[in-house]
Amino acid sequence: MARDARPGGAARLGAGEVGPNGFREDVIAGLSQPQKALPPKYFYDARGSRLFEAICRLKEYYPTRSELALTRAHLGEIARFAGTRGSRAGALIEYGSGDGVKSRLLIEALRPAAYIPVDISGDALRGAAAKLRRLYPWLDIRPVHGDFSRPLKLPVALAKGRRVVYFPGSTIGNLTPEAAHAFLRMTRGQVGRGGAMLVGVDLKKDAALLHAAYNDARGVTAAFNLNLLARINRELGGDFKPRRFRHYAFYNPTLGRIEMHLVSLVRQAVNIGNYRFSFEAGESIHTENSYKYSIEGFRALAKSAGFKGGKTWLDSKGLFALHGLVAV
Ligand code: AVJ
Repeated sequence: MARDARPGGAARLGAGEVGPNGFREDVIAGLSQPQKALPPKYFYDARGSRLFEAICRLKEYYPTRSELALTRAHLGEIARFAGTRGSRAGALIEYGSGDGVKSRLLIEALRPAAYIPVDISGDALRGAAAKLRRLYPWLDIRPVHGDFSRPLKLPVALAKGRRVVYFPGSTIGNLTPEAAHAFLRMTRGQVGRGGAMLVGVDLKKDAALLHAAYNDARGVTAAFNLNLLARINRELGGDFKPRRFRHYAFYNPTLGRIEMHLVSLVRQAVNIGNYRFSFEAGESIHTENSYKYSIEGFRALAKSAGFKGGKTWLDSKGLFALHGLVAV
């Protein structure tokens, strides 16, 4: 349901592009469930995006560094895989364009005719697009402000040639395996037969390492998680007292995922507009899942969604994977 980038200001909510009330409706619905939950896509307002960038620089948070290292180390091979036998790719579509360093590496190696960054954070998207336009005047850049968890309308006049979807950062880990399957199917339709996908996926690993990555010593991840409550206060007029909640993240080995929660420290009630939500002491709001996949596990998922596994690249420590897939 996303549309082309909207002018500044109008994008204030940055909500899931489901109309101006998407954020409010999702929050009310999420907090009305027996297990209260909020969609992680709402982490990324301006402050949340800055906090996420700070997370990416933490020594405990290995995914960003590992993915950048593996991309640098295997760039030539990655570009050969995603390109069209020596000639250029037509369009490079990137979901959740993030900090842009890896995007630049890929753009330079692939030299696509068009680059379509898709991001839920309007500010981050506009900033990144402006920078890339200065760096690559030859590149047709068409930002799409939107939520890639829904079918997207891509710019109509897309360049001819092979389509490549780049989905880095293990953002796919936010989706349940069922939703990831549906997402991969949708992407398969977007690139068409013979199109390619490069998807960064965090690997299953020692639980202590995972735990540290989501419970950093400086509390940046806690601030990122708690900012969701502050955002609800700012944008929806809620009266959350964030200090009455605690960041709680753990690895669930049975489901293969990190779960993030905000745990109420006391029995309390919170108002959002005309709605009132009660919390028991110890009751949680489930704010994020971050699924981890073995190499074989992810390949099987991609295969079931219409891709044949091409190649998998790893960083030298074997912490993170980049999967190259081809649509069949
Ligand atoms: C952006 C979804 C990949 O799951 O690791 C980082 C978000 N949450 N620390 C992740 C996140 C807490 C991140 N993703």
